[in-house]
Amino acid sequence: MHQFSKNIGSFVFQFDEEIGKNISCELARQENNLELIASENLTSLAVMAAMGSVLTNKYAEGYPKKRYYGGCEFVDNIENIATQRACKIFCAEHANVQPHSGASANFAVYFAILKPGDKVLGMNLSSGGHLTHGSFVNVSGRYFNFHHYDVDPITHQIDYELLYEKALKIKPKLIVCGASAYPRTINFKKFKEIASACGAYLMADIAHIAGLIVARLHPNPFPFADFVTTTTHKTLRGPRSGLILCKKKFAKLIDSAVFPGTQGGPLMHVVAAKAICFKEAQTEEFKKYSKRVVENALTLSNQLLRKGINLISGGTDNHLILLDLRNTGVTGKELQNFLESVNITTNKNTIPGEKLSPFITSGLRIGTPFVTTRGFGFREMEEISEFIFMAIKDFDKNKNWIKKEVCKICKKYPLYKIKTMN
Ligand code: DSN
Repeated sequence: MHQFSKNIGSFVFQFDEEIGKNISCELARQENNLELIASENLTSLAVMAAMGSVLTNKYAEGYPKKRYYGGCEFVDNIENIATQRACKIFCAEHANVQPHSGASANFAVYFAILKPGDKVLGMNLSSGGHLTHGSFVNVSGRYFNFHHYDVDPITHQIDYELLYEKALKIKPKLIVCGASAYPRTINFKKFKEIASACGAYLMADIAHIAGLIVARLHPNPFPFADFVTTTTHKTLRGPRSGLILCKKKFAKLIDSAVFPGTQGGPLMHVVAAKAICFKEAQTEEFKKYSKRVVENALTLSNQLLRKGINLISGGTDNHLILLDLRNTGVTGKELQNFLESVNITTNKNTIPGEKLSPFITSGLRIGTPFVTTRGFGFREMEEISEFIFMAIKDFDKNKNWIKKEVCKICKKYPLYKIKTMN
């Protein structure tokens, strides 16, 4: 099966050398690097195959049995299967599987229930929130009147009492919870109490933790949230795409906000790949995998702490870790670059109370979903913590050693070699 992913680059190469070569190089890069970006993963070959299938040829604007095009018998089946599976794994009453991405999913929910200028309360970007939660550079921040809550400056965790007071003062129409750089458990029940107290809808953006929710390693936002949005490619390990889940009473509103409200034709090849990932997520193997993702993140965070590296919130409950580099003498940008040059892929990240620009940052975000799919365990987490520690301590002195060790681990765990991924 490994040959399958190798062959894609060579196949394309026959028709387009420039693109084929780059696909092959990207495969080699993923194989020879430790991918520690918390939002990335390694899909199964079945997911990839569906994305490269003839379904990409089909237009299917509308919904099953209500399309604007003929010839939709099989894509109708696929969309129905995807929808049913999504509802099952998330215990949701309704699912819309057409959003192209997490950002499209979020925008569709805003479009469904808000009018321009309506008040919304979301998490600040530097506290771990997301651009689509009201950043001024995003349409969400331009069209809607977003207010933001921060994490506590000492614990780096959400202060629900402060949030309650803020929500009562602002009286938003919608509260958005969920984050892209928050290493702690989110209390959806508390969010619901706060939303109810101020008469707001509650939307949970679970893009990062979706797989952990399915595996019951993080509380489910249902029945508390009115709307749940997610990507499907992070801990959920599916294709690069989005998904909206909601209560039945909002089904029509959400469906028409996705199409024709904010999107045109659905990407049926990606919808099929999402259906496959929802099936995979129901397996015992996926549950075990998700458990290892969390265990690995905990091991890695404990090892980093033991070496004296500060972590935002002092550790992690989920798949991601946010390093606080303020006392190390290196910035997030520098450390990301150091690590990239020794085949470790990470991303610089702002931290709560950030003083540096988002292009420099005082933080580095890492996560375990990708390397855990590759088969990494306790020992490799210890090694990774040592690589990061040595890179911070004296990069020039240690870089050759780190690169050599990374190379050894990558050889030991080739992509798509483990049985469960076939
Ligand atoms: N890019 C995603 C992440 O890395 O968290 C969020 O959009």
